[in-house]
Amino acid sequence: MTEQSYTFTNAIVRAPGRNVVGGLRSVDVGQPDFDTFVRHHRDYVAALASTGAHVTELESLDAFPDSVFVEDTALCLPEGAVIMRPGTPTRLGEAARITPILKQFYDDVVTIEGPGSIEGGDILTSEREILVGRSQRTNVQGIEEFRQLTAKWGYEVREVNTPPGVLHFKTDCSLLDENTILATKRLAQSGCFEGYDVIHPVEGEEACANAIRFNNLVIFPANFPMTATRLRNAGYEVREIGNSEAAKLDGGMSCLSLRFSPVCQTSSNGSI
Ligand code: CIR
Repeated sequence: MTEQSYTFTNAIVRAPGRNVVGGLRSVDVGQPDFDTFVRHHRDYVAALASTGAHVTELESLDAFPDSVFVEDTALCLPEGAVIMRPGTPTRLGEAARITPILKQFYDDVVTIEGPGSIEGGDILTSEREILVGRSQRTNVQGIEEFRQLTAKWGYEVREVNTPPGVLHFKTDCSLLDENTILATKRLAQSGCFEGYDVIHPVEGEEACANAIRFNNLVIFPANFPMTATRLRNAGYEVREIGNSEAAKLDGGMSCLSLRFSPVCQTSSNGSI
């Protein structure tokens, strides 16, 4: 198991294509603005890279409007990568596209074959375990196959619930450090974080719960100032990144990258 589940040497992102404005959304709150999306994405990549990590930027995929949300296609652990099986038909093909990329970093890449489904947005890896939330996209069969695939690396997989109406488990929570989780009250009240310290978003700012701890930074959506202050007061270095356009597609800070430190890299220069 990883020594620190928020220390990473690498990240992979996928550029937003023009088609991103046609991405899936649970509620239509208006069309994302492409240029603003691109600007936010650049700021996000710069934040990742500023921590010293190598960031691999993949080209946009014209056939897949949601492919900028690359997190959902795989889970990268130090020992190997697991290719996901997205739970919505328009995203299924994205998983196959990430496989050859991850094989450039890992000797061991395994694949969820189905019939179950599971998406990276439902998986929170902490120091001691991997929590997987059942959701509209991740079902019991998908979790079971994931459990079997990761057992060889010694991981403890715990199945938890995503609140109804919430897209992904991590829509409502983020790992801040080895023992601390940022989580909405509606999620934490299920008791799934017993044994962890939990920080809640300030009331009214629940939509900021999807952040990422990436090396020294907490990469955090802009426009949630009270919670940003709460995190800074707790000692975290918070980097705020615009997320207004991705949020219209139910996307947040975690969705936009795969973050990892492969133990046995077959190639590490990330030039793809
Ligand atoms: C979707 O519905 O699949 C995308 N519009 C948003 C995916 C967000 N991904 C994530 O939370 N990991």
